[in-house]
Amino acid sequence: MGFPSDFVWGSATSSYQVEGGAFEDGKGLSVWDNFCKNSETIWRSQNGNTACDHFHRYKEDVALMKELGHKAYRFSINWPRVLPEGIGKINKSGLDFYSRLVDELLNAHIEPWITLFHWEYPLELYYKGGWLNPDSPDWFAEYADVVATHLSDRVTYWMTLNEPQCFIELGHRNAHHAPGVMLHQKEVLLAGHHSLISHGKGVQAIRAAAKRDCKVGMAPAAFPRLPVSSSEDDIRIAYDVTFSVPKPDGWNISWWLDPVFLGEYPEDGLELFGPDLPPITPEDLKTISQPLDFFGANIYTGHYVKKGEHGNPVEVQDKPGCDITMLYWPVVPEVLYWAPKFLYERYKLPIVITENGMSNTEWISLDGKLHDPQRIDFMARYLKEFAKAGDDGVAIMGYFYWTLMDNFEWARGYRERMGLVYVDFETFKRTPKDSAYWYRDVIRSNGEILFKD
Ligand code: GCO
Repeated sequence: MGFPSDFVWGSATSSYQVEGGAFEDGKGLSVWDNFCKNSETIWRSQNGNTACDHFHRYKEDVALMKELGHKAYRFSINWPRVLPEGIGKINKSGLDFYSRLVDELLNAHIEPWITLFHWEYPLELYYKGGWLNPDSPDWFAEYADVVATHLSDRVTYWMTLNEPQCFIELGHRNAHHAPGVMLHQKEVLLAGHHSLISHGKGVQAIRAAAKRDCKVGMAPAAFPRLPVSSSEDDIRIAYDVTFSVPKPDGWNISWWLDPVFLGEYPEDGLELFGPDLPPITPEDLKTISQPLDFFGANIYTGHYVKKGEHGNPVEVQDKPGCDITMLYWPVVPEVLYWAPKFLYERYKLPIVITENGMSNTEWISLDGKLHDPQRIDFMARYLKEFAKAGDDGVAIMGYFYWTLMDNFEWARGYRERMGLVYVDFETFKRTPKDSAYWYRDVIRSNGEILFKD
């Protein structure tokens, strides 16, 4: 019972959310730099220009992770920091920043896990059409090649895209995120298809450039359905709904991941999208379905379903007063049991939870500490469910808490605090929360303290 001995324990961040240094050292602009300039959708018009100032304080942050017992750190590369125009000219000092970060991590015995794209699309390429441009997969492959060429002598673990569902839907359909446009269905589907081809070409580029054995995956969002009971009927219904494409938008799993892992778009989606579909060639699907080494999944919450009278799925409403986080996401620990089980059954790769965590409203107490018992409880409940999935035969490979430190939570600005470490956004002082020390002890015991009474 419990976690495998080589289980990967860490936490995650993304570049725009923590780095700052938005206009420094030859970095080009991303769609997020631009979007935050005059966005009315962002809480109190905040931005990530300075964020946690990790760009200047990365050494302190790595030392903190070491103190907190981290075995691994998932972070992302800011594309236009490396290639200011997205393609072509390389910004050497941008690359050097990531190279120094990698060295610092390795010296601290922390394994770097790199995400290539966590939403900082280069503005120059966006002006050329962004994901709508049929050349966009080649642009991404060029970027992947540059990063892998420079860092793969020391980095083993790679992820191409973070949550294609979110950057396509929130950024291109409802203008809630950068680049903040509202495209038509046909264009949204085309942009999504190009993003998946980019993933495939990115995987090829990483493998071709890799100077050491590399492990490659993706970090999609997972929106699972859970069975309301343990009856076989409810379980099957929950599985089927989890992998269905019920609505004409991209908030699902299978539209994005069946092509990647099974080499084809799901039938129900093809039928639903019909005349709006982009041309999809067998060659595209071959590129998209590159073999991968692990299944990364960002999982926070889930919703229950049951089998209705006529065999149909019935959504179960959240109970009034149910436990929710500050993002208004219901607290559903069982999701870390059912989602890994379903994902493993369908896609058959070891599961890494690339994100899981909770936001809250928090402040430092009079004693100078930050007490966050709810986060400890949240993590304990979710981790125990994940271990249970492992006991039931799912290959569980790792867990990255989202997030290392409080940071810029996209449209919600600095309103949400999700970190293990509290950040004062005026002084940039870091204060590890109670949960950070508790998590350190979980890591030290390889999860065993979770099962002590
Ligand atoms: C996402 C991203 C993270 C978020 C986190 C909480 O899911 O939006 O991967 O950048 O900060 O998920 O919303």
